[in-house]
Amino acid sequence: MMTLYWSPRAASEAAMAALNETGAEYRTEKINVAAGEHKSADYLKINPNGLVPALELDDGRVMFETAAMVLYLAERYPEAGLAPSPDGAQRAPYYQWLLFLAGTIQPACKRYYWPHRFSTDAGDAEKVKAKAVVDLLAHWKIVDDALKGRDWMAGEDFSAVDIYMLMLAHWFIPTDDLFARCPNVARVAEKTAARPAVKKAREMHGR
Ligand SMILES: N[C@@H](CCC(=O)N[C@@H](CS)C(=O)NCC(=O)O)C(=O)O
Repeated sequence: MMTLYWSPRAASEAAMAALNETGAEYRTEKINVAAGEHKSADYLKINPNGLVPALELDDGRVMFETAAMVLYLAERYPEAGLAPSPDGAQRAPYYQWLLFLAGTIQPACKRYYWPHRFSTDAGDAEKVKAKAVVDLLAHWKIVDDALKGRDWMAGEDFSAVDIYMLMLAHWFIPTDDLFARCPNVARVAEKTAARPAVKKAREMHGR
């Protein structure tokens, strides 16, 4: 059975929602980030980056990077319909948006939450944070524009990328401000949040 190492409010939310959507059985191991458990010697053996989440697969191998977990689960459980068909029109936007979210928006969220990590001068933190907000608003506008007249991130069908989008939308503080500026993001996020499998993962993550 797979084991998801998770923490409330962490990126494990997307992996857990994807796991729930597949219907696969899995165990959970809660990591207390506030207590520094993610930097413990035991956890570093699981994820050498000292970050949450990590996913232990059935055969004991462990993977890190949430977007990779989501892609893996979508491909391993095709019947869950988390990934568009490889030869259909939605596959390219599915990859594009997942990588944009994980590779561009998520790192900007990190600059917002941990600004002191992005300069050698502690006095720069407020500026780093302010720039992160400017960048996040620009990135989300790109997502919002793309969602105009579109049902889901990849096109006409729900996919794992909607789960990822929902998670990151709630990392924007305050989320209501993002939703007011980006009504298409709000619309797709809300219907994604209403899915029972997603709802369950969000509740466990304190959402
Ligand atoms: N790119 C990684 C990022 C994981 C990550 O940054 N996790 C955060 C929680 S959302 C964490 O463990 N933070 C603790 C820290 O940075 O000390 C992923 O998506 O899995």
